[in-house]
Amino acid sequence: AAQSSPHRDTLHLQSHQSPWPLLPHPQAVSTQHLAIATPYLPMKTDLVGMSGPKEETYLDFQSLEKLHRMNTWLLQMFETQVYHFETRRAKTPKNSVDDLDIFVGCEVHSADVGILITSLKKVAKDVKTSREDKVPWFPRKIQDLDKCHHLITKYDPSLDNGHPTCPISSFHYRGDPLPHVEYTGQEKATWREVYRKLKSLYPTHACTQYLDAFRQLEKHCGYREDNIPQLQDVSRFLKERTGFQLRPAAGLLSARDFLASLAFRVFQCTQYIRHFSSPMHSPEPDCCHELLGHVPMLADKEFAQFSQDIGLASLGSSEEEIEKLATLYWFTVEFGLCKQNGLIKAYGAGLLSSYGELKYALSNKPDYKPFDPEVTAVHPYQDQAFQPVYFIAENLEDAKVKLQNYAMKIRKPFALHYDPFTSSIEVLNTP
Ligand code: HBI
Ligand code: NLE
Ligand code: FE
Repeated sequence: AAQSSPHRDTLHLQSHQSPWPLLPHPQAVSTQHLAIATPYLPMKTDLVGMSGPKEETYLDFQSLEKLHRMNTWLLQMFETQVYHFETRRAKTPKNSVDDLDIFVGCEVHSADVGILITSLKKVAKDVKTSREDKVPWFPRKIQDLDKCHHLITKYDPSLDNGHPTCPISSFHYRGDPLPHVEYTGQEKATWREVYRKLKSLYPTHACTQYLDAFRQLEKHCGYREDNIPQLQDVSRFLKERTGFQLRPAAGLLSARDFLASLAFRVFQCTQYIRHFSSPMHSPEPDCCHELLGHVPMLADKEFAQFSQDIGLASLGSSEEEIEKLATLYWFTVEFGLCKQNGLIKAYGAGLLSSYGELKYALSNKPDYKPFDPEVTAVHPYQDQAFQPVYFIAENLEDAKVKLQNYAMKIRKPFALHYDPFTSSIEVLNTP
């Protein structure tokens, strides 16, 4: 379809010869026109635009490649593709490298707009959209969580395939049964070691809420060192205790999607297991972390409410606010400590699933600060090694009240109410 021009390093594309296969569109709810000023791949050749059906269009090789990558990425991430692609030499001060402005038109579901822009911002100097939604899309019914599956992948234009490898992946729809997983001998051995070591620490290191639930899980839910519990069974258990249910996730989800599911008392769980070479700490969630870290705490009423409250606070919040809520989540649900009978105990899942860090967190080596949402929400954290600082709550009830007060101060043009009978969000005084 493309024919090379002998005098210039360009491709000559006839308009009726589409450079990419046209695929049917998913139902698109909103249209975003993106204009991107990009720092990569400076142009050497004369440029040229590419546009609608009536014109002859020219595209140099590098731009064509960019278009191809952009299209591949859009297709994989959002099941959509570029309908307009145009590059122009950027109006940059003289002597600077040849920058290109790239104009891309594509249609994405409004649930995808936020993540699309965030991903592009990581690689582009500037991203502009013709219409920025004032209130980001958020799920209103539990079924809408089917749209909250964005994995965290860096948009790397030098990679053709932006998807992470998902050991146990596949897309899960609400209502599908939770997948049953057969673990290998090696994986079972890893679980055994993680379970045995952690269990020896719990009596001295875990909070009482955790210990109570853990006992129940051993009694009713197949928690044993020689058995990796299945999500289906655990989900049924939690549903009876606190109404929480589990949903399989293919990997690390965006904070917005992950937090949104909490608003519906849905917890997104990975199902694969950490590498056997580092059983005592994994920087990323795996099923040891979900099952031994999160699940017991989610069986506690107070903690379940706390988790849902962070989720509710996140709905329709700005990117900046999501970042703060994700940080709060990090220092509480993942790495929180609390006082109990004059001692400090762990309630954070990232601690309760890591032998190494659980010991470290209660060793007096790290820094400790009192939990205060305003301070905690903006405290830097890192997600590769042990935390340098932990926040200590007076107790779970106090943490819950403080968080609710914090959430009330988040400015939104509406109020939200969760209706547990229909598992849906009522939006009050919409503008
Ligand atoms: N995704 N699958 C999954 N599991 C998590 O625990 C998780 C996530 N995405 C974000 C996240 N946790 C938190 O670090 C906060 O950003 C909300
Ligand atoms: N560090 C935790 C563990 O080893 O289980 C996982 C933390 C996930 C955020
Ligand atoms: Fe976690």
